[in-house]
Amino acid sequence: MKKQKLHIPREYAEIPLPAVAACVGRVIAEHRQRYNVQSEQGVYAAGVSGKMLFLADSGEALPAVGDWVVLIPSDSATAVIETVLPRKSALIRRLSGRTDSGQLIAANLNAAFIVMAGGEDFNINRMERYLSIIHEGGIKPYLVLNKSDLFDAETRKNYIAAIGERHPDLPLITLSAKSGEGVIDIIKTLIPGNTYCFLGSSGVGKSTLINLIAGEERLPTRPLSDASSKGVHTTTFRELVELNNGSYLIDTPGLREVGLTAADAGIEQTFGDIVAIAEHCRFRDCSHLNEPGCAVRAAISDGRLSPDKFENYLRLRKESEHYQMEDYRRRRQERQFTNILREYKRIKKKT
Ligand SMILES: Nc1nc2c(ncn2[C@@H]2O[C@H](COP(=O)(O)OP(=O)(O)OP(=O)(O)O)[C@@H](O)[C@H]2O)c(=O)[nH]1
Ligand SMILES: [Mg+2]
Repeated sequence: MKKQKLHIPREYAEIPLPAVAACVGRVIAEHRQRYNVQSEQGVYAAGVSGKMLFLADSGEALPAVGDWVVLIPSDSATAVIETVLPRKSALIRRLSGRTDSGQLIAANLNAAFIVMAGGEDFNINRMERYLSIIHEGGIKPYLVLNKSDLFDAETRKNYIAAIGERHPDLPLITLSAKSGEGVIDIIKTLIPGNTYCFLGSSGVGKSTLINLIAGEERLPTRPLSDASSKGVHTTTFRELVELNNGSYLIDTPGLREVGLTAADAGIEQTFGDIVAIAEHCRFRDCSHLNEPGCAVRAAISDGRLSPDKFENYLRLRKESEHYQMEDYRRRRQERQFTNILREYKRIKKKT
């Protein structure tokens, strides 16, 4: 196994280990609950311990790419993950097709790049979904408008204006991963030791961009489908790439849906302007629908607030509340079953 220098953060390097052979490592790839973990001894193919699997009450309790973990090697190539070390940040979305379950996309990120292409992929409402989960996770967002070689100067101006109108403070980088134009602007933001995640629909060019930044073909890429002009879901698992400058880039498969879990704080941060305007409503619990003295409706009618932005804000808040209700219901049901099982065991012991 090839030994590699690993920059383990001091707070993780100094934790007491459960066994002599145990070590600390970082998850660098995840493939359906199988993980590649980089340790100072080299890369192990690892699964999680039975105890961790049993105790996990949601997918968020299991490791994800970017996590620092304690692992016990079984031999020179395989290991078992015993513990996930406390996360500094986490990017979580609602699991596709579920109303009460979250999926951890990646952990310990410093920043996330939302990659958007022009044309059909250009969608500010979806961008606000990404922003909400990124802010909720305590991560800094950037917007990357890719494929600039495919649009003219006028179209570029319109895209930039549309984003700036809704989110004037969001750092925006326009570039072409094909021609290389503007790529220096993203490279300049990368700090050694920091971890960055690339998010966006299939086919927007996430892997192409990471390859370009890395200076070599580290990840597979594929042309869009001829029939639909959409991405063909080339990247199928999450993977962390280390750059020569010491920063880490995480590639992710294109997401079909960006559902929210409980993301109230992230939504409030994303829509900070609406929250600030609402403070001037006459009633503290104003629903902004028909109450007199509503500052939000006034802002919409005099053009200070985009009605589309307000509608998206309401939609995302509803989704976050719905998730919390479903999650509460599921946990209560689980508790009831646990109590029934405990009572059954108690009675059985007596008889
Ligand atoms: N014209 C143009 N094509 C690009 C650009 N960036 C990427 N592409 C092309 O878009 C296609 C899809 O790129 P990928 O990098 O595989 O896209 P992805 O976002 O990683 O897609 P998934 O892995 O499916 O999520 C490839 O054919 C790339 O060559 C760009 O800036 N301009
Ligand atoms: Mg890809």
